Amino acid sequence: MSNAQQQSATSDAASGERYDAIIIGAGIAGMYQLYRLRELGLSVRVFETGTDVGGTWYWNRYPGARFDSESYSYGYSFSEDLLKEWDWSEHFSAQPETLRYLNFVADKFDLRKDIQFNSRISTATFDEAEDAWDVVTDDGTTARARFLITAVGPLSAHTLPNIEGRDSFEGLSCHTARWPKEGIDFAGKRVGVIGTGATGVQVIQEIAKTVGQLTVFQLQPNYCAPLHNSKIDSKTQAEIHASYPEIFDKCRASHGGFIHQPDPRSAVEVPAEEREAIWEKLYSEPGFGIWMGNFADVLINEESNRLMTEFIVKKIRERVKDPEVAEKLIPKDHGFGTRRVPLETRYYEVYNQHNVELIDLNENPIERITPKGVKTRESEYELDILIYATGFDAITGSFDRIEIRGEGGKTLKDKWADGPRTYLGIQAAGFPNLLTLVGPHNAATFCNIPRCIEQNVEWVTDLMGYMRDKKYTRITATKAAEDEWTKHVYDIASLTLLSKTPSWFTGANLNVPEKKQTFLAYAGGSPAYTSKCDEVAANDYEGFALE
Ligand code: NA7
Repeated sequence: MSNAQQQSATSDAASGERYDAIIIGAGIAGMYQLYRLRELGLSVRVFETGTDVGGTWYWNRYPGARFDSESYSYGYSFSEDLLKEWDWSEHFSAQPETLRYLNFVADKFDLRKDIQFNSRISTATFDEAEDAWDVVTDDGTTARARFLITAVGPLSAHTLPNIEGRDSFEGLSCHTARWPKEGIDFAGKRVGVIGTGATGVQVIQEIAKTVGQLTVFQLQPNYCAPLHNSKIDSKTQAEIHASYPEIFDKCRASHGGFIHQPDPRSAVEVPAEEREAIWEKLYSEPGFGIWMGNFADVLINEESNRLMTEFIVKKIRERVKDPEVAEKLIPKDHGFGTRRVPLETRYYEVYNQHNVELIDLNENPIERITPKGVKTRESEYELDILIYATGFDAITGSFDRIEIRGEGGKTLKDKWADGPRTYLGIQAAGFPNLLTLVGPHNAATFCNIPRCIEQNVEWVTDLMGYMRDKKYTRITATKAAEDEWTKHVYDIASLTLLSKTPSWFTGANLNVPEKKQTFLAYAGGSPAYTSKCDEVAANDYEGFALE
């Protein structure tokens, strides 16, 4: 955009509605931020691309989509009434129930009246003279606010593979994050799935129950572990309701906001028999205990990680009947837990079905998509339906898709071209009054996300109350604070094996080749992050310039 165009966009936007704050996104973070700011007495407008609330749970309607977090640790904790009024039916809720929950929240707090649906913000420009953000939506709606708060989600910019002929396919194809609301009937159909991350695993194990023929196109396998989901009976329901304070305390104290606590010992120091027994127990228990409640050094010490990896490899070999197929399902390029662990329900057993075929794309790469299906180097697979479970341009992708211009007309995309630079993952120097919930280098990116969202939102709300009381109109992270935080993020990440393994945490994405690979999350844990945020606030927002 030229300076003249920019000025014109700014003045057009200035003629639109004015608010104290504009929030981008009506998912879990945007909804709660709206609730809090309204409570503070501010005028707020939320712009949301979808036709209703829910964010991730609005878009990801694919069969099998569900939590890997215990349902009762995932819901909002801020309202006792809400906690009392909602019963989760399963320990790990499926997408339809989660979306019903978020609709229930929207109804209960009458959130929709401040949300503009079907509205994607395409540009956001900071007006330096007025300390205000001007936004423009795809349909030309303009609005202005002192604060711009992004609640765009770390995994919402979905990506499709750059495979030749992709648009020529004559059957039905879709990305898991753009699933049709009316659903898809798989009964008896020839179905292909590209991608075997957490999403691919969920969709594969679900549709394998009804498809005619399933072909899975796998680049790298992941180490998966059993979810062990079950219904919540009425006695357990009552216990859950009675123990919410303890559940949330536990989450607050844990590294990633889960109910699982690590064993503080090193895996290598525990006698082999005891270690094996603990791993067997973790493998037989529900949820992320095996990832988050393992020995503390499994994601740090290579030897501990190797031992844990051996354990999981043995399990895969036990569960998959054909040894050649089992070998294809065992990752060779990373150890257990160094990428996101998909939780599964009879996923490995799917490959024992006579109507399921696993194609290892390293041996037999896709050459092109044809009108009839997928052509690999060795054969052509005719398909009725092709599912892209190919993931997201993680963490920074949703920011890159909006033209966000800060001081001097500089774009956030340019600023972050070599990797994000932020202060606390919530602010970027040169972008005053822009607050990034679950932004890059924020602990919420590696968290049982609503737990960390609540922390982010409450911190931002306190900041806005503080600014109002002190009559400040502009806040920007100082360059020094940003440099220090960014260095700290990389220093902490370098202590873990996660930073040494390409994954969406490190910005690896075949479909976004220009994306610089740097650690995008924050590995220091939620308690340390929360303490740091609290300390900054207690010291009059140290590290920020307030004017
Ligand atoms: P992920 O975890 O990024 O997985 C994407 C999968 O798609 C992964 O197996 C990729 O293989 C594969 N992929 C991506 N591009 C291609 C191409 N071009 N060809 C073949 N295969 C490809 O995304 P998910 O949606 O599963 O999960 C994202 C998060 O959402 C998840 O961690 C949860 O926290 C919720 P690769 O790994 O690159 O070998």
